[in-house]
Amino acid sequence: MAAEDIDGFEDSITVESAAERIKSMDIRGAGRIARAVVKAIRNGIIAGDFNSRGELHKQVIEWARVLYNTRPTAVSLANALRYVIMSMDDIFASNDDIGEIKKCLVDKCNEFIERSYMAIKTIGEYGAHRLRDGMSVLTHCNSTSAISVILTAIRMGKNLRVYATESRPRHQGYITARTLAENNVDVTLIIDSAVRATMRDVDIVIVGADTITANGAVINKIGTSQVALCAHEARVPVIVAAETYKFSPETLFGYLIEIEERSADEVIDPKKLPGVKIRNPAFDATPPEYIDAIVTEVGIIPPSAAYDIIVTYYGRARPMNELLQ
Ligand code: RI2
Repeated sequence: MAAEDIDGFEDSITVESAAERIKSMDIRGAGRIARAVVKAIRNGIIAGDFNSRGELHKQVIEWARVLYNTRPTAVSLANALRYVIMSMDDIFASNDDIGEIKKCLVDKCNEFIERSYMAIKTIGEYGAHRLRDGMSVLTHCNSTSAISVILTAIRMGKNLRVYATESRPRHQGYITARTLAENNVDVTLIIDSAVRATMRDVDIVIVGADTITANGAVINKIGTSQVALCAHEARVPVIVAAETYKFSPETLFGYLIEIEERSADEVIDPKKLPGVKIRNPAFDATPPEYIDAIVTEVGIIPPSAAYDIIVTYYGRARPMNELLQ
């Protein structure tokens, strides 16, 4: 898949439009929302008229605050905003000219976006080595990185059969199934509750991630932990495809990941069930014991190496609540 086809939103997206569309999940997927916020801030910087570093700083922080509050769970969004803010601080330290500062910051944003596309490609290549010809793969929800692994293996000439779960309540599994079918992959859609019954025909599970914590737990679409539990019971390996910006530095400082609770309407019209409470958590946590490997763009690692990834890539990171003050 070409880089520009992955996102499905315009390169010229504004901060207002990105915030609205991420909130409504018109733009969704952990990596995609990271690229959307960086593109939006980059475009705002290009279009903006700033007379001083102070003005630019104030505006970028204001944009970051609006974008940060769109969805709480995927750390990719926070890491993308953190990258922009910390890059701005670094540029300020060595530059006084506002025109130059703008240019350097736009370059930094473009670098993040390019690296993100490259990461998905590299994850595809590394992960594909784990797939053997003739394997049956099960995936949950819709992950660009997990799909990259599957499509790369197919391009290497391996025949695969894929089961895609519906992923209630928003049915992102339909997107996965459609994408795979469009690429001539043998794909079967199953309902979420058919995972355990199907597991006997599955050789490997591949999912994406919204956040990976310092202890190697994977926060991903609701139902992922049930998929992993069934795989564990059936001794089927579980592989997680995740770029390094899905690892959470905040978890090193003791913060817990907030699990997004979405509207009951996504499950059923509450008027149809008077007197019934409805819950709609969007994500769950899969413990590291149920994960065999995490495929990142810097290599395939065990979940226990999550700490090292965070220290290596986010050792300097400051918590978002400090950065956004
Ligand atoms: P990529 C999605 O979250 C799914 O949970 C998916 O597994 C994860 O992001 C990673 O997706 P949502 O935005 O970054 O659908 O691999 O709630 O595309």
